[in-house]
Amino acid sequence: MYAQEIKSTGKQVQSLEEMSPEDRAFQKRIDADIKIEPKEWMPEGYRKTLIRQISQHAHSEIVGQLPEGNWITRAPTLERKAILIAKVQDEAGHGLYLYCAAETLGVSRDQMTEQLLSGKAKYSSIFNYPTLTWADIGAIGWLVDGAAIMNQVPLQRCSFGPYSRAMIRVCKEESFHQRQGYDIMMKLCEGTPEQKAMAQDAINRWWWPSLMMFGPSDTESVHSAQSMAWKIKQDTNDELRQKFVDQTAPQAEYLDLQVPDPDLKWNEEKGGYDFGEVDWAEFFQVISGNGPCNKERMAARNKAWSDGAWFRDGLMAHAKKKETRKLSAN
Ligand code: BYC
Repeated sequence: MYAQEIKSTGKQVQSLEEMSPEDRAFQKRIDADIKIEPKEWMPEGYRKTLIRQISQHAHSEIVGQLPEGNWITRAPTLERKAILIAKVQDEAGHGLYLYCAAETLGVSRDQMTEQLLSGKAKYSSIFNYPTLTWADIGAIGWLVDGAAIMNQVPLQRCSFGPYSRAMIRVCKEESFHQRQGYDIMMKLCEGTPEQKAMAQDAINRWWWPSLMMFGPSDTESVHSAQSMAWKIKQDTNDELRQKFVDQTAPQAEYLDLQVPDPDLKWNEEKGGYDFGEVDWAEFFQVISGNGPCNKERMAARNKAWSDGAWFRDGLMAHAKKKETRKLSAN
């Protein structure tokens, strides 16, 4: 298959004929569904794209612990508290697998952290919204983890081996996260009118930011065409957003909750839902650092980094001492 023949987002990618011999040989391996492993030759753009996406993905998992962590001490029952602790811990684990996958491309964890803390690297827009009530924990599991699964299932087939393998494990855990979120929503919706109203308020606030997780519309997406040619991404941002709406709208109906979109309507002809336009101005504001909680999230990560300095120094000193002992023993 030729690179330029894949589902296109309108942006141009080089044809096989236009490529250098190395790039052409590489593209042919991609087209033959051969996984690329870290020590193999790869175009610099492929390496950079992966470092950008995987590190941003890792940062999202790490920053994503903050809104939910906010509710660990206030979970309504012991069981809910234990589940939430396990979920937040899973997110930390996902961040770590992903940092390791990115490290195989020649970037260190310290460099990636520096890029996050300096504001150079992004993390998912969704984590710049506040968690105001317990129902937000349900909405995050149901909608945010639901959107994450929709995006990450195709990433299991990503052409880069370490990212694809990390995604297989991550997806298994995300399924549990989504189920626990929906379970919280079901309980609230079967509860008192106040609990039902709390669930409705949560979907009102989280619906649109969840749709933004898939990234800008295909016409605005900068990286999609090349990332799809390299089989890093398998679907466009709009395709995944549509699948998410199609999967989630009936789940909202089952809960008897209103999706806050007057234009949401089943379209028999296309076999999917029509839905309203995302507020792209809000999305671009959030990803450029001006969302409701961007400053708070970055302050928390900066504090964690400086609070952990003594521990990192201790580990380095210990490693150095061990190395010196080993050398003097030889
Ligand atoms: N937020 O050309 P585009 C989780 C940026 S965490 C912020 O379409 P691409 C969880 C994009 O980076 C799961 N920025 O880009 C954790 C680019 O800017 P740069 C998080 C966004 O890469 C805890 C520009 O906009 N999942 O599940 O082809 C608790 C143009 O976009 C966003 C991942 O990270 C956004 N939403 O496609 C609960 C998935 N969207 O980099 C749950 C991995 C776009 O040029 N990432 N941008 O400065 C991806 O699949 C892709 O990177 C995206 C964007 C679909 C997000």
